[in-house]
Formats: sequence, C-alpha cells, structure tokens
Amino acid sequence: MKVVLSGDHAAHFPAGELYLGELVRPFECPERWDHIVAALDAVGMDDRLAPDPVDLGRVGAVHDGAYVEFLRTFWAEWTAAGHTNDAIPTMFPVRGLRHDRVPDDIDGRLGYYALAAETSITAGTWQAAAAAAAIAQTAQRLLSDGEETAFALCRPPGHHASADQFGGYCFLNNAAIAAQGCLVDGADRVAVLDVDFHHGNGTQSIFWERSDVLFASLHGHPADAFPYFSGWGDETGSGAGEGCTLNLPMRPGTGFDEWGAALDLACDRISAFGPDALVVSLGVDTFEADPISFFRLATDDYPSVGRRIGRLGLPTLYVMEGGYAVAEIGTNTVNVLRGHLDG
Ligand code: OKP
Ligand code: ZN
Repeated sequence: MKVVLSGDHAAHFPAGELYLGELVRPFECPERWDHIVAALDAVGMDDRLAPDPVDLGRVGAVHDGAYVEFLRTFWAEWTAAGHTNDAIPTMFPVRGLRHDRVPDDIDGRLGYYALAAETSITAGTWQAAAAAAAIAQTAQRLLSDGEETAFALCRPPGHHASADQFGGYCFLNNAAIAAQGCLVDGADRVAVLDVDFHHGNGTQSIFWERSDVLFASLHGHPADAFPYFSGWGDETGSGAGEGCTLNLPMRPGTGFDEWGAALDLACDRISAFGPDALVVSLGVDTFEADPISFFRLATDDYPSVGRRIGRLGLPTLYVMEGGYAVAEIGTNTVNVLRGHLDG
C-alpha cells in the first residue's frame, strides 16, 4: 500500500486547546504523525511519496471559495490587525442570529467560519491544512490510476470541516476532497465510510443532497459526544441524497462486539450502493484508552476492522482522521491497514 505524507503537518500546532474550561496542550498534536510513521516503519510499509501541490480548483468543488480564501489569508490579516497570539473563535452565528452576512472584522469572520472554539488557527495552519488536502488528492489520483489501496496520512484531520466551517481540529475536508476527486476522475458512485469515533458532520453535510456519494458513519451518540448537534440515526440525507446517509451512533462503553456489528451493517449498505471506490475516514479514537472518547476497541480488534473493509473488494483510500492515545495511535492505525492487506 502506497503511503502519501508530508512533513508540512508540523506547521500546525497551536499553543493551547480550550478544553472543559482550561487551555490544555492540544490533543491533536504533531507526535501523532511521528508515531504513525514509526509504526509504518516497523512493519516495512515504506512505499511512500510526497504530495503534488494542492489543487485549489478541486478543493473548491467541496468548499466555499470565500471560506478557502479566509483560511489562506487569515494569519496575514490577523497579524496585520495587531494580534500575535493564536486565534480562538468565541462568537458564532448561532440560533436567532444572522448567517447571511459575513463580517469585515477579522475576529468576526473567525467566528463566522467556525463551528467550535477548541480549534485555534496559528501561523502554520494553512500550510499544514493545504498539505493535508494535497495528500488526499495525490492518494486519490493513485487510486483513480488503478492502485487497489492507498493511505493518505493527513494531519490536521478533515471530517468535521463542512463547505464553509472549520472546527473539531479540522479545516479542509480531506476525505470529501478525495471522494469528489474520485468522481471527477471517472467513478460513478463513491462511498465514504467514517470509522472515526466522532461523527463526520462536515462530510455528511457536504454530500447531504447527493445521490452519487454514500456517507456511512459509526460514532459516539450525539447525546453524549462531540459534535453534539449532528449524527442521529434519523439523519438520512435529503432531496436526491435521501437514503444516501447512514448514521450508526453508539453509547458510552460500546465494545467491539456491538461496534463490529455496526461495521458489518455499514459494509452491507456500502455493497448494496455499488460504489466504484471507497474512501475510509480512518480515526482510531475508538480505542479503549483514547483520552477524549468512550468506545472500547482494543489494539487486537483493529486488524479485523481492516479485514472487514477489505472484504468489500473495492479500491480503497484510507484517509487519516483522529486518534489521541498517542503512544498507541501508530500500532492501531497500521493494524487496520495490515488487516486490509492481509485479508
Ligand atoms: C476530532 B476528530 C468535548 C471535547 C471535544 C473536540 C474533538 C474533535 C475530534 N468535551 N473536542 O473527529 O477526531
Ligand atoms: Zn475523532
């Protein structure tokens, strides 16, 4: 399996994450990437390549142009306004407020384009986010050119980012960019399987009304887990996309028996959809020791996750999302990939 990766991820590392009333060291940290690379080394997965430059035209097929421009120019505008700290959004167009007007003020625009306050923007955020999107694009082209599998080692993650919102550590929706790229490059239908612990609200919203993309997600129930306002089972898509969204939320303490049964259900639905390619939003924050999540998967469960996905027999692109038990993130991630390859 080819692995696409870039050292540019390290440019994004905010000083703090607003977490339960205090500023803590961000859970989404650069060492996550180091541990994944070390685990790939350990099993000899050394077929690696750097991404081609990001294709912003294609990014614009899933993201709002003004939003991408906001991300690209944010740090220059923020510092020009005299700010030197990382930026934390604090005011949002919530219930009862207008979201049909974009403020001029840079702090106003920060809130307009944010979905939550735990995600700071720092000097290197655009460099890292653009590199992650480029990684997804390069890996997608490998798949479209005939590779059976590829791993896009994206950081920062992407599945919470909607067409025009960042948050949940995400800026550009790497998996959605890849899925859309598959369609542009010849696929008639693509499935996105999101096995990250958190609901991929961004991916869901991007493809909500689309019949050419099936979005299937296993995640912590929104009554109990971030992003709280998305991911119930009755969200099934609308318009042409009605029935093309499948949400399988699960409660605290869910272990591999129940989670694996949900995975089987999602895989059955994917088979029935008949896609030409599969994009997997691969988060391993389902791990029992994850510090911010509540499922109970064990390191030894992850090979069967990849095996089950591999049995679909589809060209499959794994796109890295979350996983915050840093010491184990590499082994857990590589276990999925190995499970897929070993069958
Ligand atoms: C990103 B990805 C709740 C804190 C939630 C945000 C989690 C973002 C996860 N008290 N923090 O899906 O792994
Ligand atoms: Zn997650």
